[in-house]
Amino acid sequence: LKRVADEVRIVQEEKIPWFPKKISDLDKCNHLITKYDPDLDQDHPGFSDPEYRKRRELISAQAFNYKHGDPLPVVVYTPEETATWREVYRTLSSLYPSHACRQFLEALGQLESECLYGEDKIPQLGEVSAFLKERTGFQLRPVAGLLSARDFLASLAFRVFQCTQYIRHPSAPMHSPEPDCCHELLGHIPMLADKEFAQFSQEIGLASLGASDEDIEKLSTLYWFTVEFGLCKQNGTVKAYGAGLLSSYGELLYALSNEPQYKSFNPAETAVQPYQDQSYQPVYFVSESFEDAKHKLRQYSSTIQKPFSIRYDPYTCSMEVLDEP
Ligand code: NLE
Ligand code: FE2
Repeated sequence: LKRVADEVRIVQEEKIPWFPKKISDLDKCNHLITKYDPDLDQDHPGFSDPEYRKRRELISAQAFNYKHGDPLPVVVYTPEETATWREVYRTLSSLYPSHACRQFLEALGQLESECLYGEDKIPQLGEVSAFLKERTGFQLRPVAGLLSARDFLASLAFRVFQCTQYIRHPSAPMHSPEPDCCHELLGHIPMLADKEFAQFSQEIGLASLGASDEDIEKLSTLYWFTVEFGLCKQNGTVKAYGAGLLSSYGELLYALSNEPQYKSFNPAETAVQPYQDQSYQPVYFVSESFEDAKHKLRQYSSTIQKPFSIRYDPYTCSMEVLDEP
């Protein structure tokens, strides 16, 4: 009987997809998706701009060679790149007071008063990572482009956020279908400085470790409609907290225009909502608060079937994997 039990167990273990157990394992979570690559996608605004493509390759190479523990790569941005940043920063800043949630405005204010953020200079990842580490323990890693959902979500479990360092093409500053440094720095970073939101993000990551492909798809959709395109209620009005909105002047206006459809955040429903990654979302999900969203997410995560449970040990930055009784 014992032997049979062991065999059953081995079969089960074989079915669990590999996942990182310690923070340096994130070096292996580097599977890129070539969607929106300016070298391959004819609709990319940089497709017919060889200079732009060369520049992207150079910045990507630094990210490819990065290993956990290395200093974060410094990118010396050109005056043209800084001009794109300035335009994005200025136009978005005019919308933030009325459109962004309180937590975002607070963190952006801190970043500006510490002179990490301003329209004249694209912030470097090293400085920004130190800022986050002091507040929520999140740290940054450079990434060359769009990561697979499994790899991207896994890093969140360790409070590591994967950041691109190239900037969008100057011909399309108001919206980009792919992440770039404007998206990471203006959209994600201020939110990751909030404790409750940081916890929410990590918990999506923890739920993803060792999950089936089907559950990864659901969790990445959930991530999409919250961390990327989420709205929340605040003092009786609706504000944006999703990074995809906070980095796109066009979509930030649209999302709060009353034109799209709004639904309340409900993980089981949100996780299967079809999404749009070429253009604006047809529907946005509204959370009551980050606390409420976190409780709902926990409830949802507990329905994901896994033959083990996991706990993050912040002292060693590693996962404790516990067999369920
Ligand atoms: N649409 C966003 C922007 O323009 O910054 C990027 C979204 C990346 C998922
Ligand atoms: Fe993003």
